[in-house]
Amino acid sequence: MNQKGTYDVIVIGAGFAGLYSVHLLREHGFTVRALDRADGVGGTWYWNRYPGARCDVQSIEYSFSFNKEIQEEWEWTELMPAQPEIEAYLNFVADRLDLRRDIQLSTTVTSLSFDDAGSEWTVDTDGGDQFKARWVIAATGCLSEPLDPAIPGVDSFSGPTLYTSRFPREGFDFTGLKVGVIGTGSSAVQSIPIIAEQAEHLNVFQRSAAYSRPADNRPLRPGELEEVKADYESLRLRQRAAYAGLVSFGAVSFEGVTPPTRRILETPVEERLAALEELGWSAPGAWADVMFDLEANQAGTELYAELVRRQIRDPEVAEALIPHYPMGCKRQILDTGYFETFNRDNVTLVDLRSDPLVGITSGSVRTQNREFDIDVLVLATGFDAMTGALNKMEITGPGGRTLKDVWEEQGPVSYLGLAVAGFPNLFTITGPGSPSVLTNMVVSIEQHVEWIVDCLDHMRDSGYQRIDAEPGAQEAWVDHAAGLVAGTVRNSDACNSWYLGANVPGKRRIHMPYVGGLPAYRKKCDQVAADSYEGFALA
Ligand code: NA7
Repeated sequence: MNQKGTYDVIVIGAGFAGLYSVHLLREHGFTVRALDRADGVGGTWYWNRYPGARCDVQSIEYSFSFNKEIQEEWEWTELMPAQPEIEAYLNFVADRLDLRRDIQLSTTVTSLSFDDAGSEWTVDTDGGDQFKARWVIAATGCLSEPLDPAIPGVDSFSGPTLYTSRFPREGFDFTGLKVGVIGTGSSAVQSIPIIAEQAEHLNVFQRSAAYSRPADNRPLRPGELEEVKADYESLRLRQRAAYAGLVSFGAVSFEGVTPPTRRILETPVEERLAALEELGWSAPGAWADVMFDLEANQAGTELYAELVRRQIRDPEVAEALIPHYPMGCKRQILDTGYFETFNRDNVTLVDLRSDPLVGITSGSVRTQNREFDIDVLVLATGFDAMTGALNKMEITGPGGRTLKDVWEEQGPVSYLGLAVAGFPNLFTITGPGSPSVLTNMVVSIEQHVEWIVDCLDHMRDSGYQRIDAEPGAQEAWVDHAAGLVAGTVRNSDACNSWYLGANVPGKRRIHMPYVGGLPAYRKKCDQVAADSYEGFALA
C-alpha cells in the first residue's frame, strides 16, 4: 500500500461534477485530489462513445455557467452536442482551469472507510494507493455503472462484444458484418441508424419498444451562438428558474408555452387525431391528464402509435415498435433516423416480447423460435442507475455498516440526494432524492457543488469536523419525495423504469430522482443551509 497523503477533500470522478468540484474547492482554499478510473477526464462523456452518442439538451444549455471566460471562448458547433464535442469541451475546461495537476487518472476507488476517532475517511484504490481526507465528494455519475445483462451464454460469444457504455476508443467498423444489438434504450436508438448504414445485416433485439421522436438536430447557424453569448446571463437565469434547469428539450423550446389544460379523455377521437396534424410528435403528450391517469395515458399512447405507423412500411414491424407501457414512465428519447432504419432491407427487428431471448452461443443469438447468426454483439443494456457506482465501492460508515447494506435494507434513501445518514462527511453529487437525471445535469451539478463547498466553508469557519444527515430529516425528505410521485404514471405498477430501479433484479423500488422540480429543490437546499444546516448534525 502506498500512502499518498492527506487532503481536505477527495473527489471521486472527473466528469462535469468532479471537474467543477476540484476547481471550486481550490478557489476556496481546500486541498483536493480527484481520482477517476478512466485514463482521461469526461466521466459519462468519456465512456459513452458509441456511434451517434449525443446529448438531448442543447449545447448552449448543457455547459458550465460558472466561468464567463470559458463560456465566451468555447465554440459549440451543433444545436445538440455529440459525444466527441462534449469530451473535447471537458478537456478544454480541465486545461483552461489547470485542473489536471490535482487529478489522478486510471485509479479506481475500491473502498472508503470512516475513522470515527479522527473523523476522516480512508480511501483505498485498485493500484494500492491510499489517501486520507476529512471529506469525500462522490462525483460518480448517475449512469456510470453498466448493468450486467445476465444473458445466458453471453461470455461464450466468440466475436467482439461491445458495450455502448464502454465502446472502444478507436471506434469500430461494422462494414460487412452481421451485427446484433441488444436493447432499445437511448444508447441503442442513437447507435442503430449508424450501425445499420455500415453493417451487412443488423438484428435489433427489442424487449421494450422505445418512446422516441426526431431530435431535429442541426449545425448552429452563423451568428446564433454569438447572439446567446451577448446575453448569456439571461439564459442562465431562465434555466435556473425552470422546472428542469433548461428552457428547451431537444429542438423544442418551452419558453412562452403554457401547460396544457385540455384533457384527452374529454376530447373526441377525431379531434385527438387532428392534434397530430397540428402538433406532430408533441401531440401525444400535449394533454393535462396523460401523466396522471393511466386511461388518459393509453389514449396518448394511441396517438404516438399512429405517428409510428406513419413511419414504417411493414405493418407488423410498426406494431412491434409501439410501446406497451405508459408514456412518460421512461425517459423520452430523441433520435436521428431511428424509425426510418426499420424500413431498410438489411435491418430486422426481433420482438422479444413475442419471441423471448433464450441465450447467446459462440456465433449467434437464440430466441425461443429462431437463431440469428452474428459476427459482433452490441450490448446497449443500460446501467445500475444512481446507486450502482456508489454500491460498487465498499463504503463503510463509523458503525461498521456499508452503504450497500443500508440501501439494500431501506432502498436508496438519502437526505436531499446530498448525503446519507450514518455516512458522515460524505457528499453525493446528484444522488437519489435530488432532481438529477430529470433535469439538465450541468445545472443540477453546479447547484450541488456550490452548496457543498459553502457547507465546507461553514464547517471550517465554525470549527466543525463532522456533518451527518439526521435519520429523521432523511426519512421526512424520502416521504416528501415519495408523496410527490405517488399516483403519477411514473410510479405506476405498469412502469418498469431505471428511475425506479426496476431494471436491476432485487433493487428496492423507489422513484430515485426528485420530481418536485429544480427551483423548489434549490429553495429547500438554500433554506437548510440558512437554518444552520437544518436536518444535519454538526459536531
Ligand atoms: P436504458 O435506457 O436502460 O436501455 C437499456 C435497454 O436494454 C432497454 O431497452 C432494456 O429493455 C434492454 N435490456 C436490458 N437488459 C436486457 C436483456 N437482458 N435482454 C434484452 N434487453 C435488455 O439504457 P441506455 O444506455 O439506452 O440509456 C440510459 C440513459 O442514458 C437514458 O435514459 C438517457 O438518460 C441517457 P427494458 O426496457 O428493460 O425492457
